[in-house]
Amino acid sequence: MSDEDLIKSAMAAAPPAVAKDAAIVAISPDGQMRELRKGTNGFTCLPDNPSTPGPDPMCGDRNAMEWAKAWIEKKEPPRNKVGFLYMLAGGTDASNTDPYAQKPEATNNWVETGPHVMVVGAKGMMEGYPRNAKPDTSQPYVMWPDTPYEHLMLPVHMPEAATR
Ligand SMILES: [Cu+2]
Repeated sequence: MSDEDLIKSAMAAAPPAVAKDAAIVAISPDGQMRELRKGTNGFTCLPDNPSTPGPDPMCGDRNAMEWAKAWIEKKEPPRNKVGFLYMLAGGTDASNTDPYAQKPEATNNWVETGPHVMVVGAKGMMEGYPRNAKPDTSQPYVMWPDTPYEHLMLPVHMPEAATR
């Protein structure tokens, strides 16, 4: 993908008014971050990861990006920092039990979630949400339960997502 395509992919994750002022950062397969565009509103958008099935670009605030960096680098996420991310571009396919799985396997509880937003680093908010390995992804649920990276997945209705 060209840088222009990467920026377009990344921006599709958030509402246009947020995406237009967000920083755009591409992550290479070895985990290196490359800034494609500076931002002014505190949000950072990452393009789709082509090595996983399904579209998964995301736009997050500063705390969410600290959390994502910890996840990518397999480090402890920051304490007492609640973060928010948009993933409005379409379905995220992922294992709900292995934060590093790249593809579906018989035992890794692969799930598909449509457009959604996420809250990360909010341990106290998880109570009362489903936290089973194979959740109903049309409803809010806890992704990666009982790992350091458990977070809240909140589906949103995006009738225009298919045409973006
Ligand atoms: Cu997500």
